[in-house]
Amino acid sequence: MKNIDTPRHVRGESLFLDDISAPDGLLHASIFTSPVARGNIAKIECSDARNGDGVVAVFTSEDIPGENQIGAINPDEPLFAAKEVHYVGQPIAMVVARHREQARRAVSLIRLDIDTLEPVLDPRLSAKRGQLIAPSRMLCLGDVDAIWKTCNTVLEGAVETGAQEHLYLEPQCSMAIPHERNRLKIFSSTQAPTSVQKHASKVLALPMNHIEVEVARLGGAFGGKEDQATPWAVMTALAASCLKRPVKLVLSRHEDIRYTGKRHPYASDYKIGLDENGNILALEITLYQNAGASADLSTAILERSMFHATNGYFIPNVRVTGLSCRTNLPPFTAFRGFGAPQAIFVIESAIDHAARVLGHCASHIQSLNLLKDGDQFPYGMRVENSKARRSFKDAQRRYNYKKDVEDKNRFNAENALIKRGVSVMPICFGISFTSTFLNQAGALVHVYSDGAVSVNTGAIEMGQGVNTKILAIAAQTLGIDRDLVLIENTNTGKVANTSPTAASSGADLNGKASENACDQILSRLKKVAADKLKCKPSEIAIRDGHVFQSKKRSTLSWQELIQAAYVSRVNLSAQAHYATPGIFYDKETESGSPFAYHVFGTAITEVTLDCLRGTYSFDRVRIVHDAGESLDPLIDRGQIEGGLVQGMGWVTLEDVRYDAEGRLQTDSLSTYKIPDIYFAPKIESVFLPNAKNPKAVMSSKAIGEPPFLYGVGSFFALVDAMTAYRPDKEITYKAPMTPEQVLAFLHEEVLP
Ligand code: LUZ
Ligand code: MOS
Repeated sequence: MKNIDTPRHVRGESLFLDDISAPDGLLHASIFTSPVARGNIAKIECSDARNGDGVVAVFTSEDIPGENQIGAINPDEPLFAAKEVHYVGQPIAMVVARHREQARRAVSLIRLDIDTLEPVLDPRLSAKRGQLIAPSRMLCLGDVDAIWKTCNTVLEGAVETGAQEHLYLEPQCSMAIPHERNRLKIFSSTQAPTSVQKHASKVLALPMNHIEVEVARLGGAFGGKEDQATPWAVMTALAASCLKRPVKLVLSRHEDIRYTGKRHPYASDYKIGLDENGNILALEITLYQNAGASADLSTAILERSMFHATNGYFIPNVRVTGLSCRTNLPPFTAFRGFGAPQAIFVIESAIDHAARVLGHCASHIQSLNLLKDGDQFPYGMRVENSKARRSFKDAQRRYNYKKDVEDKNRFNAENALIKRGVSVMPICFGISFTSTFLNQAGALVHVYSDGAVSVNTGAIEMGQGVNTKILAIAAQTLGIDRDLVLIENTNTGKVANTSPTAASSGADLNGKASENACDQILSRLKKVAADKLKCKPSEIAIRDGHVFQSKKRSTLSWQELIQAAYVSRVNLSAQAHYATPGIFYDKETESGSPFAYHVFGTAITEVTLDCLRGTYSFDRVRIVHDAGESLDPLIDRGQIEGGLVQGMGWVTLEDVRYDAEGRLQTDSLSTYKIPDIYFAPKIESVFLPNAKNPKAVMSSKAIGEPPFLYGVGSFFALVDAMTAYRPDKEITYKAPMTPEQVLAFLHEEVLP
């Protein structure tokens, strides 16, 4: 994977937030957080901390000039806990000192007098006690209740998926700098500069035009900075505003892992009904989402889960129920896939279960039920341009799946202690924020009089390559060399009211706004060129940095054209806005057309399992992915590979554990294992051919999240190998399937 930042990254020249040179008088913050998962605060004793070495100030909820509130969707999340605490790691106070270490030391001098209460950690228990974040929701299609009795086979089961730590390389950080007239500039490691601006404004009781948020780039985010960069940014803003000095906060790796939310764990129930051939007639799913202590983005995430409950299949009778359950854990948050992986794990578990009972291959049931154009999702939308069947068939044919299965079966017959497993994983992911209003973006493009171009958008570069794509779109639209175009830092003063760079839509939305802005400038320039060359604007084109008249290269270069336009007093700047057309959703009737389009693809995963040790290695994953007309094949393949491996980690290795008191036990890389280069399989990925997408910029398709879903296939490949060794046992669909879990499955009877 290679993008416009790569050479500077490799040389160590790229500036991340903590690399920005310290402004004069910079102070450092450190945060005091709750040691218990649930309790009532009797007293916060800060006097020792105030007297600490180098300490300038200590802040609590009492020092907030505006509202003590940073909830993204519901107003249920204080910046600093005042009377009650709801999770271990919840911020209570902030120390500001001359040096980072002084601030950290003073934090340890804060004493808390607290009455501890028993925490609730389990989502089913939370639901039973009525502790929902919002009323439960239900999607229905057809008539589930009437259809069960006509089914040949009806199966039920329970499924669990665990949390996942984002582990972005750059921890959460922020720096706020006060300016005259009470204004503030905030540098934040956020995917959502406008959210930071809005919440800082609310907490400080300042209008939004007093707060400017800037982001150069993030060292990874994966959703972990969509909402959860906000508290740290607002805290530095509070301190900078009160002290009139620049303040910086950088969480240590340990703090970051302990204080911030992760992917939502889900506990789910399914009931699936099939006819004798393997056609799925009915599906009923209940999702218990473990939301953690406050709403954060949980209700939006649950909505996306519900929309993905049928993955890429058409099922005529469906009922999906979703419950967002409040517990005493750090608020779980956005993570690549945004709830879809959790739901897709449930339907794939149900299909795997059905395949075992019916004696079919899971891929047989999958292929029978894949979406065709015009098929309806449980949320009312009908699929257009479905690539579900095409990518499935293409993958099976291209990679000779039949032979894989034969080879595997032969191998397993010949080997007693080593078993192989294979799975097929079709995916379907809806593109657009499910909250329709978020599907908008702005761009501001300047052409300077020397012909150089600056592009401003709301997109955040977090390593995914969005700036490389926007640069390509701008250069191609204007018909000039990429070297003439520069993507500016993202700044709320340049492009306002931005949506988070999220939902895989960064390039779709900001790319389209940039294209619109460039088109405006281009049409003005064509008039100037037509005047100069004495022809009609419609005869003019700009290509390779030159003006063409009726397809013939003229004498006029880009630079000369810009000079001429400037001298003729033509506006060389443009602001543009893009709003995805045609999408809507009605929560009352639970129906609509929430997505601009869907992304499809199929992965085939092969694993080898050592049945004495419980250890496994994924040999190979081969993918056919629907990337539309890729804006940048290297970036898109990088996203496919990265997403796949991250998804594999979620369902196999990554085990987030809390103890009975709600304390995180896996708070470092010695106890929390993520995939590394040795774990990664050999990956082959190809783009589905002839896959133009009329619904997105330059016929492309969003790439960020969908490939994560391929990783789910690794669970089912593993289960295939495990049951080859123990065909007598029933699988429990509980991820992650760590080597420890595998060993327990294979040898439960003889383990201590
Ligand atoms: N964020 C959001 C998202 O606010 N709404 C969404 O639908 C979404 N989807 C994926 C990732 N982030
Ligand atoms: Mo995201 S999970 O697109 O921030």
